[in-house]
Amino acid sequence: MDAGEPRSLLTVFARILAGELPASFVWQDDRCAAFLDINPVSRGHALVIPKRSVQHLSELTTEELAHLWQVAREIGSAQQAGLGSLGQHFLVNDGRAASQSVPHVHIHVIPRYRGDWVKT
Ligand code: DGP
Repeated sequence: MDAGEPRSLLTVFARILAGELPASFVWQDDRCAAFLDINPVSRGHALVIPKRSVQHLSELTTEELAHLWQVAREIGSAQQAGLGSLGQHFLVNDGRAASQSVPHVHIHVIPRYRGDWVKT
């Protein structure tokens, strides 16, 4: 997020990071954060976002991209251990043409449970 950015231009995710909007955080470090999706597809559905406010994966550095995916993988493992999910969808809508509704990079980590997606 740019320090001088007008508040009205901040995305909801930037406002969550700034503490202006509430969220249930499941991860925080110096480069990224994760919190529960307000409209979950399944129990524990989380969004992993970089702290730097950019819209597209292509705007992240290689290091930022690797870190974001590492955290997403950690969260998927934690969901399996803590929630009993059996697998997860990792999903990125990258760009408006791909149904991205919040213009701040985010990886959906959607836990899948027995019988909720495919026969398991
Ligand atoms: P996408 O379509 O990939 O841009 O998904 C954006 C997701 O962000 C969608 O699943 C709902 C979620 N979302 C939107 N606004 C908020 C919010 O204010 N808080 C939280 N926790 N999630 C939000």
